[in-house]
Amino acid sequence: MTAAVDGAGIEVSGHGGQLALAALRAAGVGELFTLSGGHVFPLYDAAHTSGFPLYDVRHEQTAVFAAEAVAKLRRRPGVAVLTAGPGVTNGVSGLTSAFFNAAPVLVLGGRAPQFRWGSGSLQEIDHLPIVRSVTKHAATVGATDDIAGAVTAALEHSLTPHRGPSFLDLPLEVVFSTGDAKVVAPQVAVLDPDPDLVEAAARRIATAQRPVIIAGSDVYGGDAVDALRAAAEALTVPVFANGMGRGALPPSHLLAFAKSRRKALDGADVVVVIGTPLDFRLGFGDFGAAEVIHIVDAPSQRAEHVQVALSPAGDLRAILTGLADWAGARADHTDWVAALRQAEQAAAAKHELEMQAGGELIKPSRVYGELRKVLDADAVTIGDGGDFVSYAGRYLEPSVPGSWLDPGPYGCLGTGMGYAMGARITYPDRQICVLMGDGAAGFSLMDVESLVRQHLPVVMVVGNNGIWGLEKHPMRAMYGYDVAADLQPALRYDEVVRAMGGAGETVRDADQLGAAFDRAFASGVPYLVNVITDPDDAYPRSANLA
Ligand SMILES: Cc1ncc(C[n+]2csc(CCOP(=O)(O)OP(=O)(O)O)c2C)c(N)n1
Ligand SMILES: [Mg+2]
Repeated sequence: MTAAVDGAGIEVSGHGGQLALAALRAAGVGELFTLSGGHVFPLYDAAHTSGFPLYDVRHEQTAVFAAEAVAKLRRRPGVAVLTAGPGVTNGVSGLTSAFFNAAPVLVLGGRAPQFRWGSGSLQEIDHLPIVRSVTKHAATVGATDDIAGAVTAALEHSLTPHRGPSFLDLPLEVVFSTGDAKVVAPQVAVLDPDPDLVEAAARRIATAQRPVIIAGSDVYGGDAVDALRAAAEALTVPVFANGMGRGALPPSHLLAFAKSRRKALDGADVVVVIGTPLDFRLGFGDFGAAEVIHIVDAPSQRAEHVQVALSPAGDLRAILTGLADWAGARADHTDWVAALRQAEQAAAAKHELEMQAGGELIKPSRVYGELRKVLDADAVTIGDGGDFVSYAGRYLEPSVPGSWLDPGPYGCLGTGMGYAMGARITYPDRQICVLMGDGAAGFSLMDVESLVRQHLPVVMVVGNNGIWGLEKHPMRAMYGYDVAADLQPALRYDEVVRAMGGAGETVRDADQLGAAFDRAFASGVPYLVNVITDPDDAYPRSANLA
């Protein structure tokens, strides 16, 4: 490959893999995730011969989830390279997850040769109709000279708010041939919000009697965490968070709330939802008599299923800075904040007792009671499971923004090892802790081998209740019986990890949890703590389907 720089970009010549990689480098991409396939060898050659990090996995879903984790944590593109046909179709859940989570992921797919299309080449299938509905942009690159430009354009789609995944496939002869291109960094346009709408929102929030903010993942994705804090402080509004918004205000902040959401939403007269959809996690945006202000990073994200008073759209940092800078008169929210603080403290006291639960069988709450004692403030916690992960959301309080990874509203089980890989690569020195249900563990545990082989230590904690708990308990409640909801009780998932070169142990006594977690974090290898938990313990939830 050759490269020459001029003012307008870098002239590159080489094979298709080299042209694609040059465009990825120009966009700040730092690694590729893949599972081997001949259709994409030129991308491997480009990475290998230039020392570009390439991580490989045992299932394509792990590659895409790893790319999604990098994209979410670093706020830059995460890239997976998937071979033609089954490689791409195995990645579809990952693409969909990135789509729901507004993660700037790019999947580069191999593709059967164009010149023989229709003759029945190996793995010949048109991927575009399969991925179109779960990507912002999907295209086939028709000529080698076009590869770099197509990669840059795809990244621009992914990075432009509202962010999301893109897909490109590269026909065999296109990626194996040589060509030329001028490579430029992607240009991302931000949408300036309508100042009148921002002003109206500021006025409405400031003059409300009992306002509440709920901040979601796009606040972190849009690098608007500081602006959120400034806006909340300037207008004295209590803040709740979900998804990647968690930790935006540290738990010690006077306006940070987590456990009194019901009281807040029941009592609020204005609910300000920022950077997250008005979906099932937020009662579909129905907050009774309260007015709703929905602040979104693109007009496409405005809710249409519910009446919203105001909906400023555009660059979240600009909108939140506009709220912070608003200089008009404001109502006194002190009593409202104090009332919520009281509710918060009452709930915290209750949670504290739950986290100390004793008894014959270990309660998930106790697992988190012990785990929080060993987690560093900047530990990245990853949830992959049902009830066990719902409890994590309740009991663990991230104190650093961008340190909590859950599967988001798509709720796809199996993200665990991919998210863990992406998080470990992003933060070589932080604690990475994956919280998994025993059912969820089955989707990705084989990728412990990928972690071991590539020296990527993480701690896995399995809440092993021997059931698909989040399904078994509701089915019993609905039908009086359950089917297809049992797993092998007390299975030794730690032995599975040991067999792949990691380490681990099984814990049946709550008093042994702390020492087990210490050993896990000190081990320096993928380490699974297999906690046998109470199968009768069901997370108290009001609805889980609609
Ligand atoms: C890929 C996928 N398949 C099925 C489901 C449906 N589902 C949601 S939670 C759940 C049970 C999870 O069980 P486990 O991981 O053991 O956690 P537990 O609820 O027992 O704590 C299932 C099967 C899903 N969300 N994603
Ligand atoms: Mg389970």
